[in-house]
Amino acid sequence: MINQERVWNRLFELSQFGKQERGGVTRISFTDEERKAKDLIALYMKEAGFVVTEDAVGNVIGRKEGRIEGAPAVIIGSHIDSVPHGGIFDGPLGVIAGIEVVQTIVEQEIETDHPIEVIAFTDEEGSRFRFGMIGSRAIAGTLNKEHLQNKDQNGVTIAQAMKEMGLDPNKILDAARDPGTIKGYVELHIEQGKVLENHHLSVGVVSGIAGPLWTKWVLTGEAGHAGATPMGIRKDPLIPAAAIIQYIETETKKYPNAVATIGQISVKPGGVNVIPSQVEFTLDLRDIDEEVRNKIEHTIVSYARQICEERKIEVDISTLQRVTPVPCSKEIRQVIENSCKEIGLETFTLPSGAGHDGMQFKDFCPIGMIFIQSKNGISHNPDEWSSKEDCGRGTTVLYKTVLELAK
Ligand code: HGY
Ligand code: MN
Ligand code: MN
Repeated sequence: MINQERVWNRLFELSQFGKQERGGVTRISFTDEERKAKDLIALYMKEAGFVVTEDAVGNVIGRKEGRIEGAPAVIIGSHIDSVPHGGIFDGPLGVIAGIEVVQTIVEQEIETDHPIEVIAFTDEEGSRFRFGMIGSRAIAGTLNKEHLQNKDQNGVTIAQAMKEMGLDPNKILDAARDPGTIKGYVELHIEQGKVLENHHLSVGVVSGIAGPLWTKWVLTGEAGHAGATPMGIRKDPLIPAAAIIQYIETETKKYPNAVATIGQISVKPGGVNVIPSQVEFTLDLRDIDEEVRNKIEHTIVSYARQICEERKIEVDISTLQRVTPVPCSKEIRQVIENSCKEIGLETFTLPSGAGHDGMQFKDFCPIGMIFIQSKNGISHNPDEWSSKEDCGRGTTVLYKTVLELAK
């Protein structure tokens, strides 16, 4: 069956690109490190017998033809870009396991009716431009020129970064696929939470994917002298910002599946003895239920506007990305469950708190996801870890699932 050692060795070989001193990886999109990682993935695909192409936004695509000419493809996808100081499994496991599935099919001379593609999507994380899933959006035909104007911390746009890597931002629509060419999408990913570990399980079947809403908040007051300005006459934006952030936590805790994170915060001008003139922070708000997420969003925005008005502080809230929560297909979940049973694994279903590329295919084709256990539920952290055996089990479930879908 699949070669667990080969999956494991490739995971560590790939982790050299963007490797950080204190462990983990920082592999940001449209950088040399990411380019080298994509080249290695392309090499693995060629070794596995794929025809390898790269599309207009830099998705690396391996394709193995099926018996039926023109039949829609089964797509296995994930990503190889990372968050800053992330782990080595988040993304690469799904791409390397996908390659392993097809390499095993080729080695065992199995013929499938449908073609199978493995795709390493460009920039799933959104770490650099605070706008993610660029590659999967392009394939779904929902990436547009405005999106490419999102800037990184140095003011470089996605379009400019693409050009620096030899891509033509004017050609992004060439990457769009016709929905009729895709039969289904499956992704293997680490859980990034503690549920499977708490249940002492290796593998889980994903029921649906929570939708991330990313917003940028800018509160503007008036800089002043820390020593000479009495508290009562200040227009300090950091105080209402702190109250809003506390309120976000209090409000979000009222809903069992909702999560809220302030991942970035900055204060200007940033002098020890200067009352801030401006505070900027980001909010990542999620729930598996879009209505709940909208309700929380509305409540915290109303509170923020009210407290800022009282304090005569300007508040500007802009949306960085708004991704709809997506249910996984019942049919594909059933195939994954059957695959688990075939190898003696319990079938356990759980939602994904993390976002994934498959969400972009919600109007295209049925999607399914397989999780493997994350040690201590840690991810987006150098200590992210899954066992070799669980990577092997997850790859085996993916193999059986893809064979069933593509047969
Ligand atoms: O943010 C996420 O949920 C994923 O890691 N991109
Ligand atoms: Mn991630
Ligand atoms: Mn991921």
